[in-house]
Amino acid sequence: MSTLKQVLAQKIAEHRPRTTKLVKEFSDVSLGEVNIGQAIGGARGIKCLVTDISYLDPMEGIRFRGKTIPETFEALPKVPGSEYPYVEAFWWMLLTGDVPTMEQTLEVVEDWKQRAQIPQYVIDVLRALPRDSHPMAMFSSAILAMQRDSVFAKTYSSGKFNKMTCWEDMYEDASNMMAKLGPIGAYIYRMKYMGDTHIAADPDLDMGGNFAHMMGIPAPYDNVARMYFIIHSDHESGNVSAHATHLVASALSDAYYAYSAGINGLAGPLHGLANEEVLRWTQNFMSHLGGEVPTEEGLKKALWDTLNSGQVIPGYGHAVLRKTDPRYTTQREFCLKTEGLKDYPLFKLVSMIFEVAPGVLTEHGKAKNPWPNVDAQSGVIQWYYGVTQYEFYTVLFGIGRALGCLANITWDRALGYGIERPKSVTTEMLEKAAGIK
Ligand code: AMX
Repeated sequence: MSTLKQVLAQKIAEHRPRTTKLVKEFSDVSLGEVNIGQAIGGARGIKCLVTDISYLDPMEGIRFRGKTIPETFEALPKVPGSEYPYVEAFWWMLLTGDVPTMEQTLEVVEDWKQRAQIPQYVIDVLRALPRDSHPMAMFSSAILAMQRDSVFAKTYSSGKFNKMTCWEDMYEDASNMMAKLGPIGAYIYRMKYMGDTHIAADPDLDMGGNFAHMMGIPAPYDNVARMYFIIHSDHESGNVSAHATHLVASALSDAYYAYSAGINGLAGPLHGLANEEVLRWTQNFMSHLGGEVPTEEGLKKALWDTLNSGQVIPGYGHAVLRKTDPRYTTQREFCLKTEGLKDYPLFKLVSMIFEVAPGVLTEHGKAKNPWPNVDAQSGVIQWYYGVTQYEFYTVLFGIGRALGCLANITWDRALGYGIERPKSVTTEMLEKAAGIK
């Protein structure tokens, strides 16, 4: 058994009595009421999910296992020659809550290398799809196709399912998937956009470095990949991709069924697709100006035109956050410290939107949060390094988001979380509750 799996087994054994005690002795303790606005309005704010992988504070932003993004980057072992950590070390931290040593990290790096080969049938599936299929449809199909190799599903169908040990099979599926998603993403990219040319994995590289290599993009894109995957990994468990993954897994569906569902949710324009929308909006605007950076007045007018035509300002607002997203700030800081990028006209325009849009949204008065979210920055960096195919950006998000979703469903199995089944009511019942019928 790998060291990571052993440490995880220990953590699970220590944690289980806490959950059992809460369920057995305190099930009736209330966590709050549910009102009509929440029932109609997407269950916003209802406390009915449990995760220890990350927690989103409305003012402070995300903490992974108790650590802010800067603390996470500071604490984890770094790839030699890079100021960014190993994605594999972060996986260890998400699963166990501990910061791994370099030795432990390198064990995961090696483990993922052994699992990283894309099966030929996945390549066949990808190649059979029309080449103009959306890359998220391709990515989701590739994940779903791998279900045939699910260790969890095999154990279940052979009648050996055991509630106490089934997390081990989930861990195997999660590790196999984590190791393959980067290569699959790079395969889709090069098949669709780079003349169907492919680059073999470099066995000397870590996950982030190998992704940049297989995409065919030189340094510092390896650091962009490491940063991007880590900051997009998790945002507690109520967001659409994490919740969809958790919901599907709660039916004892395996990790492939579950994460394919998560990816389908991430593909929506109000969720992961927003980064594509941000860049489209920003570049359309710039092209109207003939490539020039606009005046503040011109920018204000464009933002108001967007709002007055009934559209949202992409990359701004959030269901939970109420200040600038620290994932936005991390990427902005990367731009500011990277030669070439900091003076890049598109980055300058994005920075200008950051100065103007919150005021416009506040005056507009609808959005509860006028500040930027992660998606307002990520497209610019990708564009600068030559990834100019907007529609591919959500695949990058999906590779990173797998870290959080798969860590979560491994723990879901370990703690025996039940099948999800919220109760619905009719409109008439709501009207009666409101006293209007
Ligand atoms: N521009 C214009 N209007 C906005 C807005 C924005 N950026 N953000 C919110 N609003 C509007 C909503 O559409 C809603 O209007 P309505 O009452 O007419 O329906 C009102 O403000 C209240 O919404 P809210 O409670 O502040 O936000 P929400 O929880 O309903 O939605 C989100 C959150 C992210 C979907 C929304 O802010 C939005 O559409 N933003 C733009 C798209 C975006 O950036 N999405 C990425 C989110 C991060 C991610 O998942 N990757």
